[in-house]
Amino acid sequence: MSCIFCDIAGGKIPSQKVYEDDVMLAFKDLNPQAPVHVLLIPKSHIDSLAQIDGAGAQTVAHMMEKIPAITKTLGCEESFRIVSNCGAQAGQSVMHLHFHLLAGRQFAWPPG
Ligand code: DGP
Repeated sequence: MSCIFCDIAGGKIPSQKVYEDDVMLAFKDLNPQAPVHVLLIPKSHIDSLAQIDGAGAQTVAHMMEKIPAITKTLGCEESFRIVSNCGAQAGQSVMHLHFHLLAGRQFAWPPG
């Protein structure tokens, strides 16, 4: 099954990388919704948070642990938003787990 984020993680599709290790990749969103808009993805395919099991939870924990360093690199460690759209009604368009890291402007709450 083809997956655009698996292709980005595997280097088949280029991306503007912000951070990478064995478990995850962070890269700039193609269609930024804020001055800082980076996607955090696991390198191994997980559809969304709806499919998280024990191993997936460890992967997600690893990704969350890297957020302070990634936000410092981006200069937005003081204020940022993390969003994971899960399922079509929530706005998920790419069916490979990803966390949006957004910063650099005022955000509304509740989200639209
Ligand atoms: P979501 O709608 O939550 O599934 O977010 C998917 C995001 O992925 C959306 O903000 C646009 C981004 N995106 C889709 N295709 C590509 C791509 O090929 N490269 C990059 N950098 N981002 C992409």
